[in-house]
Amino acid sequence: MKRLITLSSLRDNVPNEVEAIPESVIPARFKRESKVWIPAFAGMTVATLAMTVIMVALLFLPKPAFAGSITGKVNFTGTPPQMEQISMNADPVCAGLHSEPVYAETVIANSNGTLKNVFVYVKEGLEGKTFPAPTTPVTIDQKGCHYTPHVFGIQIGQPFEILNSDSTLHNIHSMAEKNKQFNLGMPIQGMKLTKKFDTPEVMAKIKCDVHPWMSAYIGVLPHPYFGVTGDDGTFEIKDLPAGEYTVEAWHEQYGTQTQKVTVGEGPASVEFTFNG
Ligand SMILES: [Cu+2]
Repeated sequence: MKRLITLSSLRDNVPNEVEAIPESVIPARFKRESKVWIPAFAGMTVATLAMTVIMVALLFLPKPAFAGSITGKVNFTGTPPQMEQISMNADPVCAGLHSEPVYAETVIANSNGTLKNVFVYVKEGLEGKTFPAPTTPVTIDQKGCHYTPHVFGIQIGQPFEILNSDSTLHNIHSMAEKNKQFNLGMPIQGMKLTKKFDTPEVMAKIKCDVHPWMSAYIGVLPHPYFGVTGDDGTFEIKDLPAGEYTVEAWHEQYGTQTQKVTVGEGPASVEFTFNG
């Protein structure tokens, strides 16, 4: 008698669980096929792992190009000389701009025992490196018959903007010895001129031919690593590549001092002391 095979009878004969095949009996050719897949998964894992390791490492690595800054201060010991009071009576416009006495800025000792207007810069250690000139100008203002700032730095090729904020004639005269000198009359309030320097010079003196009490000093450098002490006597030279440097501090009356400074993977600090 013929047995009728139906779909349901076939389904009923399928075992519920398939017994696992021992690995030892799997023919070699299937094992090889399986190995094709394993490296693919393994590759993804390795790539993901490597990427994670690199990302974590980047978080902890110091920035190699900009290793650190030099911070410091310039101390002052002794008694500061009394600064000469400036008489502006020769130009009534200038005199009329001040209700308080005005003093020369040659030596300004701060109340915390430090010295203002010291130009601090990297003198040696950057040879062979080039630094593009910033397009942002450095501005000197003739205001109140007075130069602001009195001491400052500029990079070679950086625009040097000269402004006259006074309603009187100023004649800005560069007394530079290494750079080309200029001598410019600026008779109109709001007048603006722009010059550039092309050679390193520490420092180039500026004076006014109309008002003999007006003077300023400019540190012209081929790099951006300089600072000037302010009212607290501190300075900062930012983002300096790791290396060994000679740092010089220049003061209008007290001359220069140098120190060796090493910038490693963190900030370095240095102090100078000028004696009055
Ligand atoms: Cu002047």
